[in-house]
Amino acid sequence: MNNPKRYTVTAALPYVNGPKHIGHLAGAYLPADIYVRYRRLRNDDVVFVCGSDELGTAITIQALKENINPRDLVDKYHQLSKDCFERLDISFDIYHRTTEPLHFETAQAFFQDFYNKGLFEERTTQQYYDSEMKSFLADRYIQGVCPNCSSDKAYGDQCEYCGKSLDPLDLISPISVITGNTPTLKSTTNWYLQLEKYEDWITEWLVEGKKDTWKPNTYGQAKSWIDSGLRARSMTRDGEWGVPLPIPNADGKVLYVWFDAPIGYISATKQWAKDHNKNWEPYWKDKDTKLIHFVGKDNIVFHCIIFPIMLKASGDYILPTDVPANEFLNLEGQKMSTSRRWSLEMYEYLEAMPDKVDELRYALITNLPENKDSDFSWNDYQLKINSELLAILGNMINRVFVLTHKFYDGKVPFSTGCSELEMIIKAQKSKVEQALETYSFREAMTETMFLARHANRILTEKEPWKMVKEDKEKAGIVLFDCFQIIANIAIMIEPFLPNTSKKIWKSLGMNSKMSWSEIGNVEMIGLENKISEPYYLFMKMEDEVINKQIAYLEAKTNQTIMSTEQVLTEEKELNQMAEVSFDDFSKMDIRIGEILTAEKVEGTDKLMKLSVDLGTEIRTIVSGVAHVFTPDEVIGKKVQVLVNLAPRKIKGIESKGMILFADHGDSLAFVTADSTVANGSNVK
Ligand code: B3M
Ligand code: ZN
Repeated sequence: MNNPKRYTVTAALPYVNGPKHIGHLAGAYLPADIYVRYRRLRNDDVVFVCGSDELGTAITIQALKENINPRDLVDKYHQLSKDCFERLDISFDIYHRTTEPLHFETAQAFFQDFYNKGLFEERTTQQYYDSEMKSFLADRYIQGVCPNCSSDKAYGDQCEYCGKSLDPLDLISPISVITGNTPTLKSTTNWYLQLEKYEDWITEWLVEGKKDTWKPNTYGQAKSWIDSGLRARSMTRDGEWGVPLPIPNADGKVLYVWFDAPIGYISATKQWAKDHNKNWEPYWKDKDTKLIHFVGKDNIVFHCIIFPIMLKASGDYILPTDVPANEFLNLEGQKMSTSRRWSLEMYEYLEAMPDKVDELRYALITNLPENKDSDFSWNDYQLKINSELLAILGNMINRVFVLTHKFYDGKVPFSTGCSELEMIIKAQKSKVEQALETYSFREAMTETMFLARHANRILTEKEPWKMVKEDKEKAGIVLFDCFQIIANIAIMIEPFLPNTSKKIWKSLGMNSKMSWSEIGNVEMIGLENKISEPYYLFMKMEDEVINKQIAYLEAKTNQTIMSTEQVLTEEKELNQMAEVSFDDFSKMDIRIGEILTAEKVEGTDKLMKLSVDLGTEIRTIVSGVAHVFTPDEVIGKKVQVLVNLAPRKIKGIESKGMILFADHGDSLAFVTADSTVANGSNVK
C-alpha cells in the first residue's frame, strides 16, 4: 500500500467539568487509540494528541456548583481524566491542557491573524446578564417559555420539547438556570467570524469532496448544517475564564471556547515536539500529512465545518482527511448521563475492576456506536468475557501450552510453515487492514478473533492429544501451526487489547518488537522459543460480580445530592468497600445531634433543610430525605451526624455536616440513638 507516512491523530479534548464515562471512551478515545496503535505497528510516523479542555462556561458553571474556583476544578478533573486514560492504555503521545501558556499564545496568534486579515465583524448586541453571578449567560443557561409550543423548559438556544432552535431573546419569562434570577439585557460587543464567506469553499471541499469517503453519519450531519446556510458566529465571550483577546479595547473579553479548544490540538503538538526535539510544523502543514479527528457526534459541526474554516483561513494549515465520528453509547438501554447519575464513569470501572482493562476494551470495541447508538450492559460484558475472550482465545492458548508441556517437554515441536495457514492468515490480515483503514473497528476485532476460532477448529478436528499416541510428529505439526496462529494473533490484537497482546507475546518467549509486517509469517515460533508454563489469559466473570455492579448502578441513580465531590467520594466508598485503617476511621468526627426544625427546600423533591442541635452549637444541614419523610416526622429525632465533613452549598444553602442513614435501596432510615444520649456525644 502506498500510504503517506505521517499522521496527526486527535481525540476530542474532554471538558474537565466532571469525570468522563465509558460512553466518552467508546465515542472517541478507544477508536482513536486502536487506529494509532495500528499505524505505529506499521511504522508510520504518528502523533496522537489530546488533553483537557479547561476553559469556558461549562467549567465556570461547574465550579460554581461545587463551590470551588475554576482552577481547582480543572486541576482535579484533569488529573482524574489523565490517570484514567493512562490506566485504560489509551496511548496518547501527549495529554496537554488548554490552560498552558503555550496554548494561550497559540490561540491568541490565530485570533490576531484573523483580526489583521479583517475576517471578523465587530457587533454590539443585547444579551442576558445575571447580576448575581456578574456575568452574561450562555444560551444553555437561560430557560423560559417556548414561543412556539409554550413548554416552560425551553433553553436559550433550543426548545427540546418541540425542537425549535431559538435565540435567547425569543424566550418568554426567561430565568437564569444557575441562580433562578430573571436576567437583565445588557449590550455587549463581540467578534464574529464570517463563516458565510466560506460557504462556496466548504461546499466544494466537504459536500462534494468528502461524499464518498467520510462515514455517512459524519457527512450527513455536516452537509445538513451547510445546506441550512452558514452564518457569522461570535468567537468571543464576556468573561474571565478563557484566553484573553490579544487586541486593544477588549478588556473582560475572552475567546469562545470552541475557538480555542481545537487550536489546543496544535498547541499540544507543539509541546510534544518541544519535549522530543522535533519540529511540529510538518504535522500540521505538510500536505502529505493526514490529519484525523476522532470525536463523538455532538462535536461534528465544530470539527467538520468551523475548525476547517479556521485552518483554511489561516492559510498554511492542512485540513482534516477524515473525521470518523461515533454516535452515542447507552447504558443498560438508557442514555448515559453523569448528572442524572446513570453512567459508568471510567474511574468507577477502574476501581471496581482494576485488572480488567482489556475486558472492558473488548466489550466496548465489539459494541462501538460506529453507525448508530449502541448499548453497554453488564450482562453483555459478562457474556463477551466468558464466551468469547475466555472460551475462544484464552482456552485455545491454554490448551496449546498444556499439550506442549505434556507431550513435548514444553518445547515447540519442530516443523516448517504451512502454506495453507499462511494464506488464511494473510487473508485475515487484509480484512483487518481494510476494516481499520475505514474505521470499522468492530469488524476488525471480529476478523482478528477469527484466527482464534480457526485455531480452535484445527484442535477440534485434528485432536492432537489423540493423534500424539500414533504419530507424534504429525501431532507436533498441529501444535506448531497453532503456535504460529497465536503469534500472529498477538500482533494483530495489539491495537485492540494491548495488554493481552503483550502477555501472549511474552509467553511465547518473544523479545523482539512487534511489527505489522510480520503478520503472515508462519515460522515465527520455533524450537528456540522458550515458552512459558500454561496460563489463563482471562478469568471467568462470575454472576455475583456482575450483579453487584447492576445493583450499584441502580443505587447510585437513586441517590439525591449531586455535588460531584460527594459523588466521587461516595462512589469510591461504594465501589471499593476497601479496608480502612483506624487512622482513617478516627478522622471522622461523628456526633449525636437532635433535629430541631425541618423544612422542605423549595423547588426540589428530595431536599430538606434541617437545624440540628449538636450540644455546643446548632447547625444547618441539607439532607436528601424529603421524599421519604415529612418535616414533622423528623423533628425531635436523635441522629448521628458527621460533623467534620467540609461544608458545601446545596441550592444556595450552606450545609455543614451530614446526617447518617441506613440506606436499603428505596427505603431510608435514620441511624438514631437512645433518647438518653446527650446531644454532642461522640460516636466511636
Ligand atoms: N470539550 C466537548 C466535549 O468534551 C469539547 C471537545 C473539544 S474538542 C476540540 O465533548
Ligand atoms: Zn417549544
